[in-house]
Amino acid sequence: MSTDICVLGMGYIGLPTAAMFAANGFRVHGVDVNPEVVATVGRGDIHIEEPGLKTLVRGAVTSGMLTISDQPVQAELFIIAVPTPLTADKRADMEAVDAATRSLLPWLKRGNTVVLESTSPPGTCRKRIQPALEAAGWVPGETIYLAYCPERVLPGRILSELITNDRVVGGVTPECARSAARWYGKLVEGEIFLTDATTAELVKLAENTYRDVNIALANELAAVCERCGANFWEVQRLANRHPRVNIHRAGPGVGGHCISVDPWFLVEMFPDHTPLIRAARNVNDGAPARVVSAVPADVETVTLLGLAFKGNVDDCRESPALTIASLLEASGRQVRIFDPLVKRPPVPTAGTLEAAVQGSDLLLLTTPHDLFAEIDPGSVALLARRRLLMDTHGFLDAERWRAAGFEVRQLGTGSFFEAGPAPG
Ligand code: SAJ
Repeated sequence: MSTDICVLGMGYIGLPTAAMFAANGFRVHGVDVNPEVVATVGRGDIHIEEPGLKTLVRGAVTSGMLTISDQPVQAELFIIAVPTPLTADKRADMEAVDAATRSLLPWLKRGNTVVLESTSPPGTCRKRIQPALEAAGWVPGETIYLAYCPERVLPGRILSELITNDRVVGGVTPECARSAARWYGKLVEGEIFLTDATTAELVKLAENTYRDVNIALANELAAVCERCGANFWEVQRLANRHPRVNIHRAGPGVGGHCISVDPWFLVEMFPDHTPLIRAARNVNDGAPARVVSAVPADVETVTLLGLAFKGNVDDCRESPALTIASLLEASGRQVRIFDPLVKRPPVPTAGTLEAAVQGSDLLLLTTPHDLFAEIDPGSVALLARRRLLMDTHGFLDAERWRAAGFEVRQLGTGSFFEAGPAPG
């Protein structure tokens, strides 16, 4: 049986995309270099948490519409969805994209379409993948089609957003864009916009950089509010009543594998033209240390509520909570972490809230999981050594905690630092 689509990289984007195409009647083959991923998906299971994904993958594998191995197969459409992480010196590591491109070359045939979905520096399709195809004898736009199509799905809502989000498809030639768009049109209900490949690559980076710069602005405004005794959350709420203002949320930093990473791709390539983007990255990367500097000196044991990088997900990649935990430990504090959503924590965590809170001097809310809003402050008050709560997301109901005898310090307000506001 011939395969319609070959997806290289079975991660957060590749696996849902492959399973979704398979569920919509396409024969899909997934490729991954990790034998554990191949084994897990091969038996209809999943290695990442995402609502609805397990059922979808199980159905696709059982019906034979989704297969997986460590090698590509012949197909009509090749989608590259492999990681593009940051190197230690903040450069885009394109190793996996290069390896995936090399691996599909022997399987290409005339009329195939190759789509890159991995977040990549501008010019990747034209200057990196196109030359590799040409060296193998293909002419993009004539004998083969090459396009960039960024994913924009939000973790936790991946399956529905794969269908409903608008998509941008950028071809290295207009015919390349049209060819890729025809494929996505079979799955996507949102609008599909055609452009050139480099513009599409930049669209993705622009979206996440926009978020990062605006979060940095929010974090800076929060620091200003703390010093002048204003309430950032009230400032945000009221300023956002302006029809053209959208102040983001302040917090303990920016985590996840996208927003904290992608802006560096622009800084790396255009260091002389991106002072604002670099400054925003530094503000957000400095946010965990700012939180730790607000912890009173006499606090010995800290309970972190949350390890995931954002609320209601299990993903800890680049989580500010991890940085906060290690900074607290480096300052000699004992740290306990409670996050019942994180099933495979990268650091030791407490199994129960009680174990995490017993004898603690400080409850530090680091992730706004909905289930933390359900905690009964009264029962926590009986376990803690000191009734002190620091909320880095302005998330918990401060009045409820105060009623149970807690001193509540909220990021973005004059209460966050022990010394209080210092108008100057
Ligand atoms: N954060 C703030 N303040 C805010 C919003 C977020 O501090 O106002 C923090 C969060 O706490 C978290 C981090 O930023 O630590 C990122 O969270 P997020 O929910 O904004 O974004 P991600 O990383 O889960 O998903 C983003 C999305 N991009 C945009 O919103 C522009 C998603 O649409 C992308 O598909 C995804 O990145 C990606 O793969 O690039």
